Amino acid sequence: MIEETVISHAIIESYLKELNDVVESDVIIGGAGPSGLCAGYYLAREGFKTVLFERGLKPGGGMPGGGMMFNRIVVQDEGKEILDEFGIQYEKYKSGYYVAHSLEATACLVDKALKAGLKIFNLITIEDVIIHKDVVSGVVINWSSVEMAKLHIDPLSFRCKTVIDATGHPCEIAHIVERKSGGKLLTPDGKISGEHSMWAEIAEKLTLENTREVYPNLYVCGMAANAVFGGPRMGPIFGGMLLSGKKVAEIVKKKLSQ
Ligand code: 48F
Repeated sequence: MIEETVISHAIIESYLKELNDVVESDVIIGGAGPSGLCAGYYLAREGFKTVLFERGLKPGGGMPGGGMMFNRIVVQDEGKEILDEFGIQYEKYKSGYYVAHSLEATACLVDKALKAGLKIFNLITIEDVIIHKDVVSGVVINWSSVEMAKLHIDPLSFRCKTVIDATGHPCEIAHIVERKSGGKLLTPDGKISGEHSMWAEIAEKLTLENTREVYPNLYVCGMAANAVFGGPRMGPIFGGMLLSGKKVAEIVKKKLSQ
């Protein structure tokens, strides 16, 4: 016999227990694209209480769509070790270029990240941050459906020691902080420099250089890093995204371990 209300209790209790447990955490990541998932995996694996809020229904960001809906991604030599780490299969296309199925890549990132202990909440949007004494101290969240319906409903606040902006091209969290701090980001002019047009080779390198702190306790990774510090885009080559996620995890780990 199957009782409908038992199903409801199971879902509500399990979800709310997990949500309530992360009201305070070590790290909050905004965005479940490849860089955010990768960062979350490496931090959770190290035992940091790590939470990821994703606006959309499904995780993966720009990864599942591959290049122009051809569900394949390309990874260069430098990123291959991360494909191995996540158990993502790939084929060598030419020297230095590997091609993988974008759905398998996404599924493996999500699977390993969840199993490492990353708490992923989809359908939730980070709409603001908590700033205490000029230091980012958490995020302000609401259901994405509330945002979409433009309903006037107050959000909830979640505290953490570090926030990572992995929201991709729009670098939404950095934008919020830029606007509300009066342009005091750790960029040359305190403002978001803006993404440049396609140049894959330079973009892949700059993504890593740009993966860093952009405001006290706020870090950027993935395309958000290039958008904030002014690097080009790179299209469907994903090594830089994965490596940027790993790099931000290492930086944050070092900081939290001090
Ligand atoms: O865009 P996205 O995949 O970011 P990424 O990790 O990777 C970029 C690549 O996909 C691709 C590229 C690679 O070469 O150029 O574009 O830098 O994932 C960003 C995720 O953040 C979510 C959004 O739905 C997407 O899944 N997101 C954006 N703003 C918010 C958010 C927000 N305010 N709150 C929560 N999630």
